[in-house]
Amino acid sequence: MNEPLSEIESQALRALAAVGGDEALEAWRVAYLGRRGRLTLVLRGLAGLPLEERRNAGAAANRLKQQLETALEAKKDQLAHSVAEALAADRVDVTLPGPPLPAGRLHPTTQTLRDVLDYFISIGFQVVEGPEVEWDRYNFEALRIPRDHPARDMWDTLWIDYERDGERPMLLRTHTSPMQVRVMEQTEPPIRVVVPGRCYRYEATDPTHEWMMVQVEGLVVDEGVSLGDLKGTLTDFARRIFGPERRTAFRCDYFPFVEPGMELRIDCFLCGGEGCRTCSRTGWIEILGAGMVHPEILESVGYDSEKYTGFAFGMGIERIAMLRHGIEDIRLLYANDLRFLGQF
Ligand code: FA5
Repeated sequence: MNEPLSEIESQALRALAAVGGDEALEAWRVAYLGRRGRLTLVLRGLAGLPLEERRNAGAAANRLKQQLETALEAKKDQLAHSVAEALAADRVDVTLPGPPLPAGRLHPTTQTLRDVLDYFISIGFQVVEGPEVEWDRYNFEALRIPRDHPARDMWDTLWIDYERDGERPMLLRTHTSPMQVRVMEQTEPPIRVVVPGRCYRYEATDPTHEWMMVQVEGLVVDEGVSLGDLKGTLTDFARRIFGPERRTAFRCDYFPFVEPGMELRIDCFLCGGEGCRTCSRTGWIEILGAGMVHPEILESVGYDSEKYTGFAFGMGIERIAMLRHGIEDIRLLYANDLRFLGQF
């Protein structure tokens, strides 16, 4: 007789135990029970045996065949079961709510800018915008700050690397005041506008100075506009933004494009006026420059300065955000630290 049945049995059962998938199971079936399988060949070989021997060996081979077929069925069940288990473990509940997305929010400078603009819109101002890359003519010349005038030192300037006639006529605007002239060139009085926008200065930074800041320029031109209108408007503005308990003070200041010129200061939120690092030991924080539009500028855009007068102001939005929220150092606003920004 061919292979001993006991060997087939032990090998078949060992091989079946190692089977891990449907394909391997089918290969096992073909190897042992298929038409040319090992056990099938043994059964076929029985025909040549003498009757007595054939009966005994045949019975034994058929028992093994049945045993292997039963084991095959059991293995099939086991495999089907483990696939179902794996699927169940992997199940995704599509009805579950997703993980919460972190909510973004407006930058504190943007929040303050919107509140400032809302105030001026509420009292009848229009909002206009202008270029951040500006001509020397609008940033300085048209504002009575000619080349070589010492007043240029008030604005440390970032010049654009472009030359014309041996000079550099373009810059990153140092303030929003160039829009005063641009607006007046294109409009007739009455004018009531506010101009928000970024400004840039070649400046060493400290707790109240950044090299980039957002200003809001204001310009009012009409018949009979007075210094009283300027002070009334800006005092009301300060009360609305900071609350009535904050102290404000106007102080004389010089800007070549206004006459008279002044600055508006708010008492320091940190020291309450005692003097500290944030307010440079003065007890006050300057938030804006202002004044009556210089008559020469009104004339230069073709207005009759006997008939029309106006006031202008330019405020730093970061300084206002600092005062409102008690921020000690302006540089925190643009350090992009979410632990800081997430508080507002
Ligand atoms: C000006 O820029 C004038 N154009 C303001 C003006 C407009 C005067 C109209 C008269 C009429 P000044 O350089 O002082 O002025 O800046 C105005 C405000 O911008 C300051 O009060 C301050 O709030 C803010 N500011 C100025 N420089 C910086 C800076 N480096 N960082 C942050 N804020 C600044």
